Amino acid sequence: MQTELDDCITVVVGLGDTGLSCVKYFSQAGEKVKVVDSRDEPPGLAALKELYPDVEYELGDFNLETFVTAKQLVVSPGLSIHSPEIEAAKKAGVVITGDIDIFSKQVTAPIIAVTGSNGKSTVVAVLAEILRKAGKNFGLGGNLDGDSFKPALDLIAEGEKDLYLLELSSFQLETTECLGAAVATLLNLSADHMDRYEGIDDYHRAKQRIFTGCKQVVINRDDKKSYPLEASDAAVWDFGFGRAGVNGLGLLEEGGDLYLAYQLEKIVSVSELKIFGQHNISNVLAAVALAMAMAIDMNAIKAAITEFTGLPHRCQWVENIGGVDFYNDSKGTNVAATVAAVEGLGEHISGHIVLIAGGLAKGADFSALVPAMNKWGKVVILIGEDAVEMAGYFDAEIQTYFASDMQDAVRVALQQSIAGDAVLLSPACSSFDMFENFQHRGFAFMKSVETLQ
Ligand code: UMA
Ligand code: ADP
Repeated sequence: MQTELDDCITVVVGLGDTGLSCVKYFSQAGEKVKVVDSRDEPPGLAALKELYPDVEYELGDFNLETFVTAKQLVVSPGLSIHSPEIEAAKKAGVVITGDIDIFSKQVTAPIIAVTGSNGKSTVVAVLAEILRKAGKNFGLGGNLDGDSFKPALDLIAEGEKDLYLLELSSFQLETTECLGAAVATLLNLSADHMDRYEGIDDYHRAKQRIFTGCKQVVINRDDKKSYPLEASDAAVWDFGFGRAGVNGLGLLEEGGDLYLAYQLEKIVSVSELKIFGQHNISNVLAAVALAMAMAIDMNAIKAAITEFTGLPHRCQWVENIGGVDFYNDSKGTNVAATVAAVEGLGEHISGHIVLIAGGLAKGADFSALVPAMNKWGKVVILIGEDAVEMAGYFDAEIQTYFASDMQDAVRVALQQSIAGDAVLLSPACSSFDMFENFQHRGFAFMKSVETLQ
């Protein structure tokens, strides 16, 4: 006789990239699923209709009944697990999970897992280059954007791998029970997504889940929040700006030159790196620590880190117009990221920074941006929904302008610059008030710069 539970099915919550990858995964496994999305036109709809015409879906306002009668909910990262329907389902005994949880339970090859408030994609991209140079057959996915990005579950269909490299957001970690990574790192922690969390401690706890069941950890000596809170017997590697310790990566000065080093062993000179800024030195050190934890050949490490030129939309050089350089750091979506970009670029140029910022503030406190701009900048041009709120933070040392759109912002920025200055788009905000995403915002900036010539 069929029980009530047999009628319950897996409900995939969200029909974006993650939701679609979940439908693919369950369909290939022959398991029946239903999809729900609160959007009327979710991005994965056309593909769902074409590839999985038999899969049922519900769009628009959530139907509580669908949630509480499910066997399990596979929740996409864009949705809070504290939404009323998901909370009600949890109370009713429904299993709440996510794509990374399913992935980690399914694969047997070692997982390298990277989280942190900033630098995740850069560290993962450097490490991916190292693994390529070392000839590894690896899967690359998770929160990463760009051409080589894949939601984690799509990697399973690629067949056997030597290892997996995953960039993970706090949202993905919230639904992950026990990742069991071969090596895991929480690169740094600063306030972000405060519209999704009760406070920074709540956000920190979500990030800490990366360490559950891991064999090795890589910690950042310069950020104690990167250390695992729970004691474990995982082997520890560390990185940071000072001299390296017992199992650590750091910086070593010799003959007036600065070197990346493992303990007292020089790896390459800082001047050989093609990416600039203290934050990027930290990112490279983290990538090297992760590679060493996985016993990757040092020649592959050296070749990759000296060839890496950076990712698009991260302090990406765009153009020089009349001696003014334009940089696209559209991925600077929180305050610490923009501070790092301002400081990194400030040290790199002879003039001052003209900053284009603004968008959706996500409940952020912009105070930390003020000393950085007072030191390295002269003008801030603000765009987007929270422009006025942001303007309130800056004092008289910094001239503040409002711009109606990106084209206007770029035009004012050039007017306010002289040769040697740099115009930096690093919004410290998310983009969804004016753009589809941060890539769209970055392209809008680059296109606007093009029209100035
Ligand atoms: N949404 C609804 N209703 C729903 C489902 C989603 O309104 O029913 C909204 C969400 O509020 C969100 C948007 O739709 O604004 C996208 O959510 P999603 O869960 O469908 O997103 P995916 O397309 O699956 O993409 C997600 C990650 N996005 C987020 O976490 C917001 C992608 O990271 C990631 O590449 C992808 O899974 C595959 O792993 C992007 C990102 O912006 C790069 N991440 C954030 C960041 O880096 O700061 C966390
Ligand atoms: P994430 O994937 O965590 O968003 P990215 O590597 O894409 O990180 O970098 C996003 C932005 O964060 C960059 O454009 C830069 O402004 C800033 N950033 C990068 N690395 C760091 C770091 N280690 N510390 C602080 N800010 C950083």
